[in-house]
Amino acid sequence: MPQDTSMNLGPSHITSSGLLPFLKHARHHFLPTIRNGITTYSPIYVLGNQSADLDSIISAILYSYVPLVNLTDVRGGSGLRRLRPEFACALELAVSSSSSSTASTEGKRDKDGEDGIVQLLKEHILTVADLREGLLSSPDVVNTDAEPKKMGNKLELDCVMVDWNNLPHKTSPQEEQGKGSIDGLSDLVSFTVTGCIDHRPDEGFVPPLGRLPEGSPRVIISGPGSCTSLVIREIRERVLWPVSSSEVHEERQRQHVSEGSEEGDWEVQLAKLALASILIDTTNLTAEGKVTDVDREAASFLTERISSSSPTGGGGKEWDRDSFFQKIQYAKAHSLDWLTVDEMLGRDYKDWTETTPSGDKKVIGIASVVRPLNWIIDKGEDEDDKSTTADDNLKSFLGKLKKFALERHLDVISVMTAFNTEDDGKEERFARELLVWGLEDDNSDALEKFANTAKKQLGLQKWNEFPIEGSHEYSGRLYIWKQGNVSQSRKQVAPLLRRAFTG
Ligand SMILES: [Mn+2]
Repeated sequence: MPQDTSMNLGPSHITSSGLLPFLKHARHHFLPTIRNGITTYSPIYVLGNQSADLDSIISAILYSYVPLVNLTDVRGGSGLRRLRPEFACALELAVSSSSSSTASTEGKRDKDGEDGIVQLLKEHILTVADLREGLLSSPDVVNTDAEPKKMGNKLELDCVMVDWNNLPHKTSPQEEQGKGSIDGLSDLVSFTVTGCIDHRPDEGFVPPLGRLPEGSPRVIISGPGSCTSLVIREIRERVLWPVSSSEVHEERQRQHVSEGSEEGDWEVQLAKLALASILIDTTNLTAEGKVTDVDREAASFLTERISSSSPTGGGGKEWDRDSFFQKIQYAKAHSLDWLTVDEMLGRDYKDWTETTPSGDKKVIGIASVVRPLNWIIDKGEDEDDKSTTADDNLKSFLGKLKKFALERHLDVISVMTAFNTEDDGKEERFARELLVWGLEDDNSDALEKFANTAKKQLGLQKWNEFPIEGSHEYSGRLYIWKQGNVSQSRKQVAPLLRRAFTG
């Protein structure tokens, strides 16, 4: 399927088979075939950015070929469902609620309850972790005996970038435009970028159009709220959208062809899936400064396709776009509920290595979490599976935090929380908390300095009953504050904390 390079945008593959059959095929033909050292088949991977958000995943699926979900340590199936519940929700709604509903998925649902969607993800979605696993278990493809770091031993694969335009892990020493790799594959694979659609500023990494394979897109336009909108525009401009599918669908319905097949009404499925990321990224087309005409046009085109494919006269209810948006929004808003404390800390985490005036190296890590500390602490209690006092819960949370920090060889771990809160029935307001922990005593002086200088700028206040001047009770020095000045995010706090060590 993906060998057809004459058409470097792949939706024709989806539209000739339907969304789920296409994805299943791609999921099973994701490895290159090499016979006697000659590559006979090499898939083009479509790769979104490392956040693996809805926009990235759905842009990759719409583009076709072999969509690769950029998650390094999550395999398809239950892991993907737990870590990207909003995508699971969007896919499930897109494939199960079309008028000719996919009987096979519904059937699985009846039998295995919740596992229907897990099965759907497992059979249809490929993550970077899956690709790595597949490559490592195919000795023909990857010579695992070779020194992984050495150049020239890596497998060369083509990819199209969507929702980003600059690959990390460049082929050093001399950086070559359009060549690089990604976390989780950098020891095995070198990617050559053969096309790009993105709504971020152009970083000049993707080669100019003239040096890309003929027919490849190089559409890098900052502005649109969602990359999916640009993919849809590109598909339409190339006349690749399945214009006739609704008529085909009606014909099929008359003949009861699609009943019980996995095919469903794939135009509706595709349109719904695309709408999921466009609506989420533009807050249902209302986000000022985010939503552009490209988004509005894509959304109205897709909505129109959905309503004309499922005419209301047929007894079915008219499709409710707002409720579709709200369901996915809800799944996204509750995505943290599925995570362990460790995963929550790792989800939005950054670290820095600083050199002190005496020449020591200090590693400082800051995790940002969009829930209050008490929520994370209580959440941890479920994992511990024993009911304990608030004090013990804090201790248990700190144990997990320490483990997180030690695994990353940190000298200082910090947690910044940001969330909406309602105090005593008053109006909802935005709040922040700041935890800073120097794990060894020798960081205490620098942290005291930080506490003194940051106090005013960050508006630091007492957190619950915790001593405002910090505690020695948990090894090293631990501070937990309410952060009164909520305008100060990690962008401001990180330099302050780093400077306390560099002097
Ligand atoms: Mn995006």
